[in-house]
Amino acid sequence: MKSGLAFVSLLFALLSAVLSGCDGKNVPAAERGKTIGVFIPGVISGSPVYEMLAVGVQAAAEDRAEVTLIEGGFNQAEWESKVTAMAASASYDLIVSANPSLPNIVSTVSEKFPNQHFLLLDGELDGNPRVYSLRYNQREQSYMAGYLAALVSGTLSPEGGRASKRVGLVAAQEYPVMNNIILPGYLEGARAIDPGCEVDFRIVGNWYDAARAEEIAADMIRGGVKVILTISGGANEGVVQAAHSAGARILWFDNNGYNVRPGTVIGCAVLAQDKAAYNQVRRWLDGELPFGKAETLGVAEDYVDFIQDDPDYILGVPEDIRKKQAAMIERIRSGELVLD
Ligand code: RBF
Repeated sequence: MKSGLAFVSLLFALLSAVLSGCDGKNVPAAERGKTIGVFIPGVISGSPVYEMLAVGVQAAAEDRAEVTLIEGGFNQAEWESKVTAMAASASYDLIVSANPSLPNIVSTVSEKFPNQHFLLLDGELDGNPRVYSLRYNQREQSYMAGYLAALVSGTLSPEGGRASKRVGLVAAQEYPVMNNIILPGYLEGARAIDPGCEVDFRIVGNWYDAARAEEIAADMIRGGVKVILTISGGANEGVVQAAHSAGARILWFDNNGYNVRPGTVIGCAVLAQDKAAYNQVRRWLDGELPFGKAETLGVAEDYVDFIQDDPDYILGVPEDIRKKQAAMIERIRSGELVLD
C-alpha cells in the first residue's frame, strides 16, 4: 500500500513536472522558452565586468529563460560580425552585452535586424526602440579611486617629494570612456587632495598580457609612483605582481579585489554590474524593460561604490585616511559633491 501510494505520488510529481516544464516550479507557460544570448566582448576569465555580467544574467534567467554565453575574444575587429551572426541566427529573444564600444556595433546590427532586442550595460545608446542601455557614473567611480590614491601616496612618501605627487593608472587600452571620463575623474579625485598631483598614465595594448603589464607597472614604480589604479582585465595580474614585489599599492576597479593580493590591493572602486544585469534581465522577463531608454546610475543609486567594510581595507589603510575617504563618499552619496 505504502509503495503504491509512493508510486502514485511519484507519477503525479512527474506529470506536474512535465506540465510545468520539467522543473517542478510554478512558472507561467507564457514565460517558457525565452532565450538570451550574452555576447562577452573579450573573455570572461580575469575580467571583473564580464564575470559580473555572466553571473547576473544567469541568476536572473534562472529557470525562466535559456542563457547562451558567447565569448567574442580579444580581436575587437571580429565583434561586429559575431554580434551580427547572433542576430542573424534569430536564436535569441534578447541579446545582452556590456562594453562602451557595443552601442556603435549594435546600432549597425540593429539596422539589419530591426526586430532584434538588445540589453546593453556599460554603454549608452539612446532612442533606439529595440535597445535599452545602462551605464555607470564612472566619474564618481574613478574620483573615489584617485582620492584614495593621493591620500595613500602621501603617507608612503612622507617627505612629500615628487613621488607623492604622482599616482599611477595602468589601462589595457585607450577608449573614449577611459580618456574622457575615467582618467580625468581619477585625476580630479587625486587633485582634490593635492592640487599638484599628476597621473602617470600607461597603456598595456591589450586586455590579457600580464607580463607586459608587469613591466609597465614596475617601470612606473621605479619612477616613484606608489599607488596604481589598474584597469586591464586579465593583465591586472601583472600590475598587482609588480606592486607586490616593490611594496607599492594597488587600487582595484569594478569588483571586490581585496583578496586578489591582500595587503597590496588597498582599495576597490566598484560598479554593480551583476546587480544591473540581474535587475534588467528580470525587468525584461517581466515585460517591463523600457526599450528606447538609456540610463546612468551611480553612487546615489547604489550602482557605484567604494568598498569600505572589507577587513583588508581596514587593515591596509590607516584610520585617519579611511575617515577622509568615508567623508568624501558620503558627500557624493548625499548629493553635496556632484560628479555628473
Ligand atoms: N574590461 C575588462 O575588464 N576586460 C576586457 O576584456 C575589456 N575589454 C574592453 C574592450 C573595449 C573595446 C572597451 C572600450 C572596453 C573594454 N573593457 C574591458 C573595459 C570595460 O568596458 C570598463 O570600461 C572597465 O572595466 C572599467 O569599468
